[in-house]
Amino acid sequence: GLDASRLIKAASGFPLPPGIHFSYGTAGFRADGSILDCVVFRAGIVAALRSLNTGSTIGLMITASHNPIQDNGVKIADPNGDMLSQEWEPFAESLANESNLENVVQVVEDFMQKNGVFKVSASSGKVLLARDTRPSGGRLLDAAKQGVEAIAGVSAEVIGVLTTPQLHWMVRATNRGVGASEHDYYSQISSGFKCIVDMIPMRKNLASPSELVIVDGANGVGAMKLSGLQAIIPNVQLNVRNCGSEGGILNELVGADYVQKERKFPQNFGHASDLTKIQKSEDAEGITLRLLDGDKILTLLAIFIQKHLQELRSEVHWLSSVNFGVVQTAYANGASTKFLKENLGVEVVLTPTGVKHLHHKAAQYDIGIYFEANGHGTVLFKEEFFAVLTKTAPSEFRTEAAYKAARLLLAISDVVNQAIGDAFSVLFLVESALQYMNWTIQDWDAIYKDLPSRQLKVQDRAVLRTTNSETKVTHPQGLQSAIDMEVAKVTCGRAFVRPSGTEDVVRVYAEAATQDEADCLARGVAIHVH
Ligand code: NG1
Repeated sequence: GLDASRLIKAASGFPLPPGIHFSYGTAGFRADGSILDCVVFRAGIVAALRSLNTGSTIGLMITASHNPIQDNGVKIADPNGDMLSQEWEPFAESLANESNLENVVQVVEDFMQKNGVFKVSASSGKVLLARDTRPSGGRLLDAAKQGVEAIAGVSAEVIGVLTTPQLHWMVRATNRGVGASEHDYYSQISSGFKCIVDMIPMRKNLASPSELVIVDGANGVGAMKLSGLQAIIPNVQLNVRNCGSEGGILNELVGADYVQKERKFPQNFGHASDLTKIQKSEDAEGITLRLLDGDKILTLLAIFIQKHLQELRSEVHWLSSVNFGVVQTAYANGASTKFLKENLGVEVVLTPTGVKHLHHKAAQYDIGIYFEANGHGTVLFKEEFFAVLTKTAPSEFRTEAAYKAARLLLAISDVVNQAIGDAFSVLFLVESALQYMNWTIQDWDAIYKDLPSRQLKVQDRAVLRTTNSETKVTHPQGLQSAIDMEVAKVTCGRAFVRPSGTEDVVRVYAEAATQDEADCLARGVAIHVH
């Protein structure tokens, strides 16, 4: 059973701050870093129990991703590297909010009993812990470690500073029994990438052997970790800006979320000197921002993967039934969804916001791609399909093209982080798709034209409930019909509202035929939310 006195003793070092309710939101617990010690300690307990429950290694990450630097948070990674099973969220939440220490033990014991699966003293578990570069990270990581160690039989392995996707990848690799070090992570991405570029049908006559990619490091952990790939990736030359070294602050006027929501260049970008000569002559009036967001990434990857999948399906009869689908949220630009369905003919499914929802859905396909508009996303290969691709001997493919398609899909599965969306993987996947298809960024951008859209945040504490993958409001009553009325006023309008799961705001999304109409629709809807 549970060692109650050990747990109480450890828990007494992390009192719950009074008067705050912590909820397990879109991506775990998030709040100001100064008040999270108790919540993080208790998340450590949850991770330890999850490890005992699954008999596998679990991950715990201290991060608030794109939120401001003073925020922090904690997420738990399940054995496959995906997010903690949603069935455990209510437990994590009630444990995080329990003010009485005796009750903490009770909550844990009740949950253990109800699940009937714990033989704590008999088994042993392990939790890998990491953090991003936030100043509160070191202190919180230590709190998490103590939470893990409060449960007898579970050991905590502190890895230190990592990107969130790196930790998820390591948890997955550990449980699959393959190399799980940071070095293994870099070499898998780079060898998959190399394999794809080696198969390029007609190598372009490039002026320089490699493409220059300028990366916004958002003054965070990504800037620091990208150097691990820089040295070993062929065909790409990386120029990383906003590395946090010149006084830049994490996510302040930088980062993907800033660019996507504000539609502005990150700091240290947008200089005329970054344009090539050809671009300069075409765009003499100055530099305009063209955002190729998560939807465009998804579409590019869908085109790239479908091309090879079709080759396989038509040439290898036992693969003719392989299914392929894409998953988006209501934030996906309407033009992307239309293109995917009508031009590519792929199955498109919508889920609520948060990768935990999208990932789960995408995992149901032999190949599933999911992306949020803000760029979170990845490609998943079903285990059985992956095994077939790996095990089939070259002679079993009828044509050379089918064999090559299989090898390409396997290489893609190496570059991609199948544990969770990963900006590093996606960067090199996009780059390999462009190089393979001999496309410029302009070709990619021209796949479809985004419908103008606008996002707003409204400060509001009223309870708001939604349905149909967050596209319709069910509560408060009357709000949905007010939104419908606003939508009817504009051409090709679409709008929805939902409470954010990471900030104390209601988010408003609107799109329409023109930017003016989208802005007007967003403002009109925001008024009804108040
Ligand atoms: P919330 O705050 O629940 O909207 C935001 C993003 C999500 C996801 C999470 C987790 C938008 C509209 N929402 O969630 O897509 O990235 O943060 O980081 O971008």
